[in-house]
Amino acid sequence: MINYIESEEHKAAIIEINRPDQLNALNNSVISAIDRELEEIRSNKNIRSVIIRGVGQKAFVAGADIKEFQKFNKEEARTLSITGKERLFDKISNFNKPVLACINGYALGGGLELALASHIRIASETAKLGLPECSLGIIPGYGGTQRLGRIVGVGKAMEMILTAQMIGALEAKEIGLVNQITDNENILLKSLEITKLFHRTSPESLSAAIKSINSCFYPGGSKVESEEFARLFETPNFQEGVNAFLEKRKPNFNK
Ligand code: CO8
Repeated sequence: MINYIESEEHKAAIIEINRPDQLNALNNSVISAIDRELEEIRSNKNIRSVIIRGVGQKAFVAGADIKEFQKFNKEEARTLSITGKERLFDKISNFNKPVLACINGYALGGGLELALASHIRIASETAKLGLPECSLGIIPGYGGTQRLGRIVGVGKAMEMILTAQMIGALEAKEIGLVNQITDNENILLKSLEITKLFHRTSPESLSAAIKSINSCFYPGGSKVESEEFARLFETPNFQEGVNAFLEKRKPNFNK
């Protein structure tokens, strides 16, 4: 269901969703498998970041698996939404290391929601993104109604969700939905290039920055920032960062 690859050079884990014949639709097994990998990666000090991508040329993820949930009742649907968020979407959003979505094709429904939960989104030129749930008689249930508006503004989120239309990579870049676009062949390379930039930073700083940035939408966010800022003063990596600056050398951060 998924492939797990580690790039030592990039100190990055690559998680590939491997159901290309079903356009990498997210079913329970895929969600569980990614959840397990993330728990391993969380404490693996050799891994500084995570890339999530879809196997094949056609899709990142074309949504939650419609065939799996088609017969669900209200309670089962609620459980699916809540546990999916706990095990995958919120877990990624609150992860202690940067997560990049490498959008190499369709990112629809739960697929776009997976990308929205990630911290950085890189799209190939032919990627198509959308939240078509209203055309299935439901709404986005994996955080799409919450995260899309925060990223692109409520006006554009309303348009995308209510019309259920897909947009192309160029428009996605224009509205800030994806960070960068690249040609189809080089999308993984481009994503790996970005992961190298994290090597120059303190792991504790990245974890604290993710927590603090995520808190910006909630009351008390500014307090979270101050607490995280203060906490870092007790880390050896803060001493190392400052000493390196004063000694005009590159920092050598602890993992
Ligand atoms: N779920 C299950 N199977 C899928 C999905 C999906 N989301 N997407 C594609 N597939 C399957 C197709 O059924 C087909 O399988 P088969 O060969 O067995 O019939 C195979 O993948 C190839 O797909 P197509 O033949 O349709 O390929 P096309 O190139 O003709 O079309 C599209 C590509 C446009 C991407 C088309 O497949 C499509 O519209 N897919 C569905 C997109 C969609 O509606 N996604 C949203 C799903 S709902 C969702 O994500 C809800 C998230 C929140 C849930 C919260 C918990 C309740």
